Amino acid sequence: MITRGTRSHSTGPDFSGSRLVKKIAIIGMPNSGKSEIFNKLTRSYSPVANYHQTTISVVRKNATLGGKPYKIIDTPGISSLNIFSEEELVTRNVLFRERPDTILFCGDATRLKSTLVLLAQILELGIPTVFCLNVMDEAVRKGIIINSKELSGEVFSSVVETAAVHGAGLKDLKTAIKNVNPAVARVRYPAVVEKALIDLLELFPDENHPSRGFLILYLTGEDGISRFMESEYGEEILSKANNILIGVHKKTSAPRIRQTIFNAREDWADRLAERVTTRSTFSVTGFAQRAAWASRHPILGWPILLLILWATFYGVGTIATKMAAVLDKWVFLPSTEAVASLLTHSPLFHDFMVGEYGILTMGVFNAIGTVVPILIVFFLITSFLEDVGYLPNLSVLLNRFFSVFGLTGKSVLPIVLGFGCNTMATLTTRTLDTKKERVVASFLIALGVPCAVQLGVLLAIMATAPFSVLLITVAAVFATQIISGIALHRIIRTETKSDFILELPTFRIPLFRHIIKKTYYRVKWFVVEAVPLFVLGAGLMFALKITGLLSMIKTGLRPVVTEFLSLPDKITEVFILVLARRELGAVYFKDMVDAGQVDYYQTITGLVVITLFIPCISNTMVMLKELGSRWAISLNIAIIAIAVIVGGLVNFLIRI
Ligand SMILES: Nc1nc2c(ncn2[C@@H]2O[C@H](COP(=O)(O)OP(=O)(O)OP(=O)(O)O)[C@@H](O)[C@H]2O)c(=O)[nH]1
Ligand SMILES: [Mg+2]
Repeated sequence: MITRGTRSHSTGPDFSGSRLVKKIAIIGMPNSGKSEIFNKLTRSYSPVANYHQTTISVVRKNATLGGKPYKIIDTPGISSLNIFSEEELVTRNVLFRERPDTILFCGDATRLKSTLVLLAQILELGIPTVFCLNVMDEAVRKGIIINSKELSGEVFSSVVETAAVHGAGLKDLKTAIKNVNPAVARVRYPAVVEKALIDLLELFPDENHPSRGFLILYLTGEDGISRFMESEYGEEILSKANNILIGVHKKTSAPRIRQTIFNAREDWADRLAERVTTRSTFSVTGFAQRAAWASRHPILGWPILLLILWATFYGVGTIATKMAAVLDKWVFLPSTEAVASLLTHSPLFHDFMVGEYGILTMGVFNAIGTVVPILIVFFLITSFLEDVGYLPNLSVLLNRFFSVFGLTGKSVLPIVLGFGCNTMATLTTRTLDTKKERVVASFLIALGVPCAVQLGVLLAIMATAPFSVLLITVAAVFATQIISGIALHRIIRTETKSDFILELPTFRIPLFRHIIKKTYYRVKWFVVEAVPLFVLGAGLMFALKITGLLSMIKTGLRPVVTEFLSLPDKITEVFILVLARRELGAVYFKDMVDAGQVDYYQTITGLVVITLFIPCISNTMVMLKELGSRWAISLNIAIIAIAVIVGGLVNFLIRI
């Protein structure tokens, strides 16, 4: 029997029928391959990685599928429409406020049961849905065989098997999108819930009633739903609905209703998954599972981590340095000489182009010649680790260690991501449950976690210096990070440690093509975004120099820079550049080291101060947005103070 409550083909007022360009929202659990599918369908690039919450805001793009124009929306992963975090709210808002014409539901064949639990809820929205069963390749490797025909019959919507990374099944997916069927809710709830749904539905006009899914969220007392109902249908309907709700709660408490609904979905998914799945006993993932286990093991995990760090250090120090030297010799030196010889008659213009702060020498050549080779090696390694699925396992390894800061392993992921880009990582702290965790994690990212480009350059400096430089710098930064982290943990008293829940992906053998592509995009982003900044940085220094401001700043900072830190005057220029962008300063410091302008002690002090020093402008902006001005400003002031004090202390200690 299909009651009105289950025949929910409407999500509310239908604005979509008249849309010329249909909207498709890609919805699914975290890490199920939504962005991968989005990229394939739109031929664009939304970041993809083997960990949860890669996508934290909505990405849209127009695409033509089967000759028809569509607007496709990539959304953050959700486990349910009952939301627990901001990214999940972002996705729910897409569903409720934008009312897509079609949902492209992206399931993970290796996690069929949880996929079905979410699907049950999505089908209740009544939006035509295509069920894309992704990660089929891995399911097959694990010996999981799914009868998708039977599954399709059970969920009344076409199931398309895909392995998005390999581009498999995409053609069928496009056909299914074109011929999509209306969605039909599949789960029946206990009588008290069904009766309440019918009563609620009576309140709304036939042609404009909310979906079954929406009413269920209302019944469970989900945050924000009443407000939405009021704005959409008016105060009167809401108050009648509230009366029904009060009546229901008299018989059954709200938590109980939630539990019943949850159980019904779980049962349905469990039975269905069981019915359509057969497992072959043969599995080739044993090794992958053991490797993942070892990488998070409290003892075995550490040597593995050290090995990875060493490989990165070695790769950046040798391969990248060699690439840079070749580029320098064959491209940049000859170009500099050629340009210089053209400008011999105009000393000012000569200096502007190829002088000490020339926009070519310090700007373009530095960015491309020094940084790009480092980034290529660095991103190849980090992209490999991301796709293998190492990072979530690393979070588990570091979990216990992080509890000294009042953080859970969940915060490790944003902090580890900080080694990619501080700004992005600070954005992902949004996934943490408490404000305190967000503040502490953002602080640690800004203080002691150098971003990819900066880290690459710093590693390259250390790789050519005596080994003790690496040891002392790392020890100093590490100790500062721990002491300041603990201090902040003590200062913010609130004790609201959240549970550590992180789904662990098993290791995957990444596709070589994929890693190359990721590295390519990241390097490309750097070139597009950072090269102009390098040029601006050079222009700024040039302007400061010819106006005499540079020497004034240097004189002003002399007590700190030369006396307290025992660094040469010139390093003030590095600090100014660090403010604009962290790696800019790091590269300039590398030039100073290469040119022999700093000695052994100054190299260490310089490295420590640059690593700890204030976040770049874009990271500061994100901190302002995510934490509010009070926290952002106090943390930045604390970071400057810590960088200078620790630098001075290190300078004092190493000279004893
Ligand atoms: N083996 C296999 N891996 C896949 C497939 N689709 C995606 N992946 C990989 O799975 C990981 C997650 O893919 P994403 O596209 O980032 O997943 P997502 O659903 O967008 O994840 P969030 O944005 O975090 O919710 C990446 O490493 C992908 O390369 C697939 O069909 N097979
Ligand atoms: Mg994504």
